[in-house]
Amino acid sequence: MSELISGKAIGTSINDELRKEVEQLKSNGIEPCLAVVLVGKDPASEVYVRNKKRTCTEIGIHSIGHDLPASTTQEDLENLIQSLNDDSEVHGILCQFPLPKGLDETRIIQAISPDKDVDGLHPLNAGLIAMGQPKFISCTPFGVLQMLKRSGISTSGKNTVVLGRSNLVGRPIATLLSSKGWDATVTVCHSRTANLSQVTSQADILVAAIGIAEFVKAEMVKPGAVVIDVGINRIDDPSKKSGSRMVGDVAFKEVEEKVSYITPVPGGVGPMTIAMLMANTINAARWLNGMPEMNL
Ligand code: BQF
Repeated sequence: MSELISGKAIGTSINDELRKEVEQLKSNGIEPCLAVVLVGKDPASEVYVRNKKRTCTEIGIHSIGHDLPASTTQEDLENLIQSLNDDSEVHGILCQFPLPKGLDETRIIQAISPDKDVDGLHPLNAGLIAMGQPKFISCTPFGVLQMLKRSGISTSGKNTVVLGRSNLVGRPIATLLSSKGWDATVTVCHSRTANLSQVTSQADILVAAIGIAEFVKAEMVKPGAVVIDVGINRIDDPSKKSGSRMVGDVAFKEVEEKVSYITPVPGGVGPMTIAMLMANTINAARWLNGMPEMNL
């Protein structure tokens, strides 16, 4: 039998702490402000953006939405980003991905000021993580670290396998967990890894971020392991009125029986991602005002 790590509960308690931080900043004349840029009408992106704005409201962060049509040009979008970079009232800039076809995400990431890059995607912020001097940590990796820390799971010396190597999730998680303070021994696996099951079944801590629904089966997991499921996938489910349901990268039912700790989907890493976006926005406001980062 395993213990569930509730990202929903941990995220809620982080948000409660952040609400107090925001109150304190406001009493010093600083109102944290997040610009949220959405281009086009992707339904999943609309849900995520709504989620983020609602959480801002809940903890007292001012959010400013910029909803642009799918026909927006690269130049229009870069001009908007530039105006947000130059706006001293705006502390954080979030551009929701994926962008519609024809827009270049890499150039948009590079257009965002590294000082307002609350998604932690700018090459400067990625480079700082690689150097062991992180500033903005992308929200999902930051959320995974906080989940482990707040569940009392030690990573030091642990054999950790990260399944997935994306710039947004797998790569930074692997870099951070192997860094000073976390001290895990990390293996990065991906779709071309030979004997994948053999590698994953050595892991004391397994982080699944491959982006394939229910990819990790019981036979791929070591008995008693800690399993962190970063996946957000939709699969058909005729019994649901929407016709589908959200699942992670882990076959939860069979894996749950075998491990010590596991994160559910929904209610696992997802809510942590949103909480850490809020934390990054507050830190952005603090840094831009010459203050040190919060302790989380
Ligand atoms: C939950 C995201 C893939 C591609 C782009 C709570 C979120 C999701 C799940 C959420 C995600 C995934 C976000 C739950 C933001 C996480 O209860 O389990 C919150 O809003 N996310 C995104 O902005 O872009 C994505 C996944």
